[in-house]
Amino acid sequence: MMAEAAKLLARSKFAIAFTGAGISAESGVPTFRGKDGLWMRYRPEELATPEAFSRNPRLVWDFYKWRMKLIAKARPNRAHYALAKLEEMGILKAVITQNVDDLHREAGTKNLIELHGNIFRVRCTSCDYRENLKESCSLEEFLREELPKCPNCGSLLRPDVVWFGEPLPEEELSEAFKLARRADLILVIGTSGLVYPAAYIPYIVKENGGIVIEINVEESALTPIADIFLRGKAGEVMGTLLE
Ligand code: BV8
Ligand code: ZN
Repeated sequence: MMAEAAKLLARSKFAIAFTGAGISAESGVPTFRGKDGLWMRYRPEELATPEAFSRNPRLVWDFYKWRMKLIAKARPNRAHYALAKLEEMGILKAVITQNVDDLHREAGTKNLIELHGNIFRVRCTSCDYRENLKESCSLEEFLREELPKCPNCGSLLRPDVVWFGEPLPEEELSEAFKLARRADLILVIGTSGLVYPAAYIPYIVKENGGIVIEINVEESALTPIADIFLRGKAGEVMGTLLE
């Protein structure tokens, strides 16, 4: 299976990758729905929705600041680096991720589509102020603020991520669909395939006759459409695939 997958990847003309929280598990970033998953301890409705934020901004900020601290200490793993290498080799044309942890960018992926935003970016709930806390090197001081306020207009800042019930960023979503329509192969790595509209991506590749190769430690909602299912940890499988 592994040799077959490596051959298909080498022969592909327009391969892309679609990743979820599982690709960052080996970097120490908790997944959402796994046994130690985030949503096991918290209910998404309580934390990752605009209603939750307007009802209890401090609770939602506590959750995101806890994740920002945790993710800031995380480093990309072999799977992130393998995708960046495949892009350098001209095999992989883009990475479409549901993750907000910035690890693909840190591993060197250039053509990256973040469908659900980025946890290190904040934006104002009233004006168009935005800031990337990593670029402005102000993460430390930001994390000390109780309730972050906009330096422009004083309103509450929010994490620049897509919450449940919120639309995905228009540009990223249409770019992702365009890439999926062009792809003749998609690596689906570390996703339960439960969250829409992101989970449409592999179906679009399939519908256009593309090959679906899934890498996951267990079957997912997308496994039924996978041509090849490589059971294993993303870092290990991607490491071997690149050998
Ligand atoms: C939308 C960002 C409409 C924030 C996230 C009722 C009301 C409203 C909407 C809905 C509704 N019912 C359904 C919906 C649609 C909803 C949805 O799909 N819900 C699901 C749960 C049924 N979608 C939305 O709400 C989307 N918006 O529909 O808007 C609209 C349209 C126009 C105008 C107005 C409104 C927004 C969805 C985005 C939500 N934001 N995150 C944050 O991160 O805090 S979702 C969250 O789930 C993360 O982004 C995460 O990436 C994503 C998907 O999860 P996965 O990445 O797959 O992670 P998971 O833990 O589930 O799985 C991990 C996998 O890895 C597992 O398979 C595991 O086996 C594997 N694994 C573990 N370790 C490893 C591994 N694999 C390999 N190696 C390992 N080592
Ligand atoms: Zn503002």
